Amino acid sequence: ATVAPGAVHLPDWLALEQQRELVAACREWARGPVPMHRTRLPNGGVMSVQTVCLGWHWQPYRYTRTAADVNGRRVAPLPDRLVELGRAAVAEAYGDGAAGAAYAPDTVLVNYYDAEARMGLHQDKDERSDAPVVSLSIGASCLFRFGNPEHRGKPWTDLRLASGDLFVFGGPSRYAYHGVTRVLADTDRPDTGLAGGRLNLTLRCTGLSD
Ligand code: MD3
Ligand code: FE
Repeated sequence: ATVAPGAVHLPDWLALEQQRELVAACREWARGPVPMHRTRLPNGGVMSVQTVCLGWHWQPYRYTRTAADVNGRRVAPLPDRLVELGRAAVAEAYGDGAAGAAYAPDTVLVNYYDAEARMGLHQDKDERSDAPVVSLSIGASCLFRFGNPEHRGKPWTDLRLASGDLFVFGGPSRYAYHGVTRVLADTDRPDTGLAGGRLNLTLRCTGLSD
């Protein structure tokens, strides 16, 4: 369903087997070279979600190849199969094979939410590209708040994101405020291989080159 111009939600897009493969892969990526970590913010805060990045490392508020804020190591490359998955996602969400074929993400941020984790309303504007962001959710469901590009306030729409859901944010929605209000109790999906909590993968184009 189109939630706003350029914002398309396709529930249950990933087959269970694909979800299981992604959970297994995330488990490996979380081990390193740069391990999954709670990002420390310049204001002294620590994010409640745990993150591992491939391709480029997100270090608030910029992208780097090496994780100076974690262990100084270079992040692992973005696997080609995630690029292909991103292309398929954009093609299906927009019903536009050419837009899908042209999509060239260079980064994935993998966020793990335990039962208490949240993400406050924010815009993603550290990328120097207005290409769409592809979001894939696995595991427990969450309450997702999708706002507007103007400011943190209303109007917003609250949606449930469940395991297997695809969300693509492009066009006028690319700079919309958004956040995760909470993970929903009693929605764990151990059949995905994730005993508890929620994984979200976002594919992005940084617009950077080395
Ligand atoms: C709308 N992640 O990593 S995914 C993030 O579920 C982030 O982990 C959330 O927000 C999560 O920055 C939300 C949905 C999402 C991701 C990126 C967007 C929505 C977006 C970028 C622009 C507009
Ligand atoms: Fe975001």
